[in-house]
Amino acid sequence: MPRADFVPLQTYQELPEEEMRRAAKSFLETMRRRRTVREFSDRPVPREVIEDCLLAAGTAPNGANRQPWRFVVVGDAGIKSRIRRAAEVEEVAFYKGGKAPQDWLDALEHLGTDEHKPFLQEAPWLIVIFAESYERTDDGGKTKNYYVTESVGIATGMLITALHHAGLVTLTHTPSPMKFLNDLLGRPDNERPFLILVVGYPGEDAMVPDITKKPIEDIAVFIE
Ligand code: IYR
Repeated sequence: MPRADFVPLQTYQELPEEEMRRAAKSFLETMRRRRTVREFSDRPVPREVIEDCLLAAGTAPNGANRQPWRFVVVGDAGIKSRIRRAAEVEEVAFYKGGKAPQDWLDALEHLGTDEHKPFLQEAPWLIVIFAESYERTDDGGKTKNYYVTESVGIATGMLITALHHAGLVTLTHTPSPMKFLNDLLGRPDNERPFLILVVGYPGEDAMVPDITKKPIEDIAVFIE
């Protein structure tokens, strides 16, 4: 790759310290209102909102700026129901077929998850996120991507944040294995399914588990 042209950093905005403190606190409050939701309404969400949130996710820092993600956005009822059926086959094997070790089932117990995934059909959008382990060159060769899992993980986090900021709810769903998504969505071999993000409005009277997040001393160590 030839070296890029360099331009002055014009987009950076410093905040006066007071405003910085306020901004950090206010964003913390915004993020504390985010909950993973498992009951979705079928109310439609405009495609343009999803596109803007995807563009926000696409600003994520990533390995060598290869942007190794592909978002397949499914609103089609037929495809959603096929994804649901295929995912539920995997989930039945996981929960009921002895695939999940008992310690894993024990760890999930308090969240009340099970093999039924109606939200895959009911939510207006499923964003199936693929990680591109490599790119195909025109002559049929392969170009390797770097830090693919880290890059796609960061972009996914930013997507979840953007959707929450827009007033929507999400569920990160990871049927395992997920290879069926390549066949169902016609994606090539260099794309590895990363997760399904279920997106929409919460169902009326949606319930969430009463769980807490760790306090600062349990998640951070300061060495000053
Ligand atoms: N994929 C399963 C199991 C599952 C696993 C974890 I780790 C979770 O935090 C939640 C669910 C499912 O979607 O039910």
